[in-house]
Amino acid sequence: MLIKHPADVAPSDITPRAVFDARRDFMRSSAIGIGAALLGAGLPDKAHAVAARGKTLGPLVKSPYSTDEKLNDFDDITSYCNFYEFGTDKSDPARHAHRMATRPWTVSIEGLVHKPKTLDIDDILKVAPLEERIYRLRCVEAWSMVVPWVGIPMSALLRQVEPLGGAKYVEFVTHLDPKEMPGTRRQVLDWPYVEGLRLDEAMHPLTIAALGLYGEVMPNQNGAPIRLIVPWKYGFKSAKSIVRIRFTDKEPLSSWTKSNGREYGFYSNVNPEVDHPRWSQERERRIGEFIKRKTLKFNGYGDQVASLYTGMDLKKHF
Ligand SMILES: Nc1nc2c(c(=O)[nH]1)N[C@H]1C(S)=C(S)[C@@H](COP(=O)(O)O)O[C@H]1N2
Ligand SMILES: [Mo]
Repeated sequence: MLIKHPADVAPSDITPRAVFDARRDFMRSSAIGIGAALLGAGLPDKAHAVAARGKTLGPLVKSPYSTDEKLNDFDDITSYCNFYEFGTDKSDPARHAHRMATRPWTVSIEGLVHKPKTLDIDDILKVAPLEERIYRLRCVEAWSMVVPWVGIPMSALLRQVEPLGGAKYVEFVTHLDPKEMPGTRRQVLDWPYVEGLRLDEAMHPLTIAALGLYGEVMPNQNGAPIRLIVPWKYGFKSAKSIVRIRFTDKEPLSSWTKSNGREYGFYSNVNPEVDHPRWSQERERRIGEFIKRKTLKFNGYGDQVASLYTGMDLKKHF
């Protein structure tokens, strides 16, 4: 069996934006395709290219951390996704993620804590007032989006279990069900997708447990029902569809670092000075724009987070 290594996945498998748009516009305008899908005869997946609008969440508290930049629209955010469990193409999550059941759903929070707990997602929604957090998301593949997330501070969720003094890191383990997730039948990554943060990064006020976007429950392809958002780090740190959170005293080994530690470090702070070995990180393309813009260190959140890394060589700890 030919195993496709992540090192081979990008950038050749990254659909160029223009090709992606053309394909999506074709799907949208393809009345025959959609008609057939509605009748259940052929092409059914194409009807899911853009997420159906979900249940409204609210009321929402506005956050002082939100950017006032122009939002990407709902269609872009839900049709141009990375969620390799559903396939490596940007359109795969939108086509396949509707198969994932997001109720019932629990998140177990365990490890070096006083009170390990398994929380039901509907109780997590009530842990703290829901906030709207408009953040830039910068992918390591050099594109970015502005997304109006709905979430709660991750610290509010983590405090539920009273971490022990020895806890230094937090590991996030995500959902794995090969029946629902066709992409996991290939060892593109070592499933389940795992990510990790230092405890102070996880507790930082910018870090959220995201439960929705555009005021509605999270579309499946964006990581329903609960995902991590760490806005100053490359997108892959923001693990989707979390089922387990574990406090540890050792640096967690994330799936991307495990697959290729030379390209994907533990910290993965957005840093235009440290190129990915196969491409530059100096610029980024905001989805929907043509001219690339300069990438900002810490994705523009340096005032809030640079102090977390005082004294660290960020070229070594990339
Ligand atoms: N479980 C899981 N989480 C994941 C990924 C993934 O493949 N699986 N991809 C990551 C990457 S590379 C990015 S850029 C963001 C994309 O989030 P979005 O599709 O909501 O824009 O999700 C991250 N979280
Ligand atoms: Mo990414």
